[in-house]
Amino acid sequence: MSIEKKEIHGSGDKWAESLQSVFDLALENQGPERTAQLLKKLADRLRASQTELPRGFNTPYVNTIPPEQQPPFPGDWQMERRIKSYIRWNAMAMVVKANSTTNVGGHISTYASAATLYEVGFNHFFRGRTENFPGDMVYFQGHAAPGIYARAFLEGRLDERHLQNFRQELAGGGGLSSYPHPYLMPEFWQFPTVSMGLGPLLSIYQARFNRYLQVRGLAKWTEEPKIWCFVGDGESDEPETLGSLTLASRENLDNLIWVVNCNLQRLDGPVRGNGKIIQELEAAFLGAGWNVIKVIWGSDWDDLLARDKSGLLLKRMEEAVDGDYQKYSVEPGSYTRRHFFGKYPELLELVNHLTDDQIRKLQRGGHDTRKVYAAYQAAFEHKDRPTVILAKTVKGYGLGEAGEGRNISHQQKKMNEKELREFRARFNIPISDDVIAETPFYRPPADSPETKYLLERRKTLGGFLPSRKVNPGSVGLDVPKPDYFAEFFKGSNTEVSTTMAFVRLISVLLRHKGLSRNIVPIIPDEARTFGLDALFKDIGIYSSKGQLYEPVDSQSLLYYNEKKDGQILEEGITEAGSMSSFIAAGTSYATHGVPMIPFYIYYSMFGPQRVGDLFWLAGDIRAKGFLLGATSGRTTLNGEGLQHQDGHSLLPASTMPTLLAYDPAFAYEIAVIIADGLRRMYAEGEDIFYYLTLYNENYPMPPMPTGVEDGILKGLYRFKSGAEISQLGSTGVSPAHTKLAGGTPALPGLKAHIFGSGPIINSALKAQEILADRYGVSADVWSATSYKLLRTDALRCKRWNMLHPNAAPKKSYVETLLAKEQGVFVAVSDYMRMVPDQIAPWVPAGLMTLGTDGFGRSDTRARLRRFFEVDAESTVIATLYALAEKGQVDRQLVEKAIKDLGVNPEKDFPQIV
Ligand SMILES: Cc1ncc(C[n+]2csc(CCOP(=O)(O)OP(=O)(O)O)c2C)c(N)n1
Ligand SMILES: [Mg+2]
Repeated sequence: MSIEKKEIHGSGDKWAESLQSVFDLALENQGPERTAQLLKKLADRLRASQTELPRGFNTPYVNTIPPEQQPPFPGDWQMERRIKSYIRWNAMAMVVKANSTTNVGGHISTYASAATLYEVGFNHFFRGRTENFPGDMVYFQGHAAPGIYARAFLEGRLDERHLQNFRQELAGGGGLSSYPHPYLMPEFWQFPTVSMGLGPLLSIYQARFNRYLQVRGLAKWTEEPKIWCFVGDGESDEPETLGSLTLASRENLDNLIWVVNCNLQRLDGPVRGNGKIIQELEAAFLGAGWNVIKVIWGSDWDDLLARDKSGLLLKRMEEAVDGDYQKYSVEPGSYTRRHFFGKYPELLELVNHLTDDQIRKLQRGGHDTRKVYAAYQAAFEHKDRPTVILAKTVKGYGLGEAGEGRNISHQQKKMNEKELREFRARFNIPISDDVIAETPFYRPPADSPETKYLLERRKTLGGFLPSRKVNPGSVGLDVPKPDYFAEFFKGSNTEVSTTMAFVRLISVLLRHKGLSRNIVPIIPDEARTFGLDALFKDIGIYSSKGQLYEPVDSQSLLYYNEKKDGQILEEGITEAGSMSSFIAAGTSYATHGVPMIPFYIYYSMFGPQRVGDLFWLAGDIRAKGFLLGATSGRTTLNGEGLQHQDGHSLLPASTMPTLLAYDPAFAYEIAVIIADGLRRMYAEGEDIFYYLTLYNENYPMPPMPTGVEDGILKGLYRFKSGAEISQLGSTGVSPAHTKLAGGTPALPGLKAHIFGSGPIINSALKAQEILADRYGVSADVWSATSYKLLRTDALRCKRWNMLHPNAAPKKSYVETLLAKEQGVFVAVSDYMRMVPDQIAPWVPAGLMTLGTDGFGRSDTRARLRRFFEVDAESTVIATLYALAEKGQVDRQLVEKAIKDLGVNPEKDFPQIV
């Protein structure tokens, strides 16, 4: 490498000159690396004397790859430019057309700025899926979707009707989704990205998951795929974008390449008007240990930089802020001459030979095919560290007055005829004057050189992309039959929690021949809380470096066992990262053709409340697997208080269209649900996923009553009838003869039904006894495992009935189940009342609900349950009140029970507003 001699700027002083000559000598005789070492030593000496030195996390504001190191461009760049121009046109036309007759929106300017970044990838780097290669995994910027569709149109994968129906998915014949949504276009899109920040985060965990699969011998490839993630510079403000950078460098993820499209703008205006986003990001990435490649200036600048011996051009480049650069992209060349170069007379001379128009056309690096190619090639070959390419572009490039570099660029969806003509001229699109106002799509003929070139490139690279394929072999696992879980159906007299039951169940599953290798336990630093540390020794914690130290607990049975082919993904304290691993594992059946079964267990409070958008994305991307919200329940997790006690995660879970949300009470329910989940997802291939609450209260687990499996799965079944109680009754006295405390005679035939979920079913069971013993009420206790599923089924029937008014009405499961039941219905839950309220419209004569609305408190379970009114006594009162409301008992009785059971009727209602 030759290093050019440049004077230290502003020299003339003796010291500077002598230092410079020593430096030049060292460079000549010792070479750059040794010189750098010497300089570092000297700098360390200065630092040791407490001198503040500039920190070394920025390089000059020029391209990282100097022109002399640029590889020759292997393609036909003029051909590629023509192809890119047609794609630009169609991407724009798609949005303009859609918005000429509708107001469905769409974005032109994101793709306009990123076209070269994508096209160099499509023509030279992105490898498609082949038999022994899963394909490179490309995360496209969501707002660039029109460009990706436009390319698929040129490739012949989409036709005009698709483009015509961009953002009109419900139109006749179907249309294209606004953004990358695998749920909506399951054969096209692989990775949803449009919720800013999630794509970048997922890409890091995907890259690491690929390594995990490989080291565990499950990946089927001869060459490792690359993960390419395209990121907006505005998107980099999302904490999810930069939050996990160090994981990527720590794990040496050289299979990961990010391209940040630094068009200097986001939606409202500049990303860093007063600074430089590229320099800011460079420092962040370098500090995080990434390889950083800046692509700032196009080839036209090479000559100017080479001729600038004064260093003033670089100085000016570094002085100007992004707000200035945005202005230069909007104004004519004369403005840039005056304001940028004109600041120093020497710089004006440097561009004397250029016309204003030539100055205006001085390109940014991200629009220069050769510069982008050089950066991609270097990133592709870089070893040991992930690479980020910071590419400078212009937002809305090519849109001219319609939106190039304007603050309104992001929202621009329309172009008038004049603007269309200018666009056509700039990009040389063969569309005639008489039709241009209709913005017709343009596809070169099948035998044109452009189409041939484009198809040949994709063929050489292994096929089209994006493309999502689910091979038939990647579902249809040999899942265990329900009787594999027989031990859970027997019940146990020892007191255990549902969390402990789950831990037992996963260890049983880990011994199943057909499945054990496919299981991926994921934990965000809570294994000990849940008792999962029992797995450390058996299956190990995945660590790409193995264990380089002797763990402090190496003598103990459950020592912290990190190993290269460990099975557990111990993520540390990152619910967002853990969800990303869940998603990578849960979509492995599609991305790799290898079905993996994630079990992600975490503090239920830090589920959808914390990372709900990733839950939503898991549905969109068709992830499968089990989410286990442990330490669940606002009163069951005692002591921990307001921030930890979850009484609502089931509500957001109920909003997720493909998520089955369960609130099981007993070990056998968990076994039935998980066995069926395995069957539905991994044998039948359904694209659904599961959420189960797990609690930490210990109680004896009853044996499974016969014939309840269907009810467990559908959401409700009778667990213990009142008749059983009246026969056995804790007093042994038939309720008909019971005298109420205080001598009030019981009314004959009083009937109630209490729905309980999770450990709160024990409140229902105790209330059942009190009601029988003291108030002559026979109550059946039901286990409500899923209000969400009951509600969805009921809504489906109701809607069908409405649309088929003359047909025999359908009856939902919950209606059928309860149709013949007499008496009143009460639900008691460790969740907010709104959870059971979901089924209230379908419960005969209405539903009285008890739940944990309001902030949690630190206290004992007993006091919390009284506070939230979900204990047995409160359940009794609610049942009697429901009976009183129906006129079946006297209101006096309710008042008396409140007193007898020691409940303070004036206590606060914990929900504030
Ligand atoms: C989480 C989230 N917040 C807000 C948005 C709305 N939004 C979409 S694009 C955009 C601006 C994007 O700017 P940038 O990331 O710089 O991308 P560019 O289009 O400039 O390439 C915004 C605010 C979103 N999609 N996701
Ligand atoms: Mg931007």
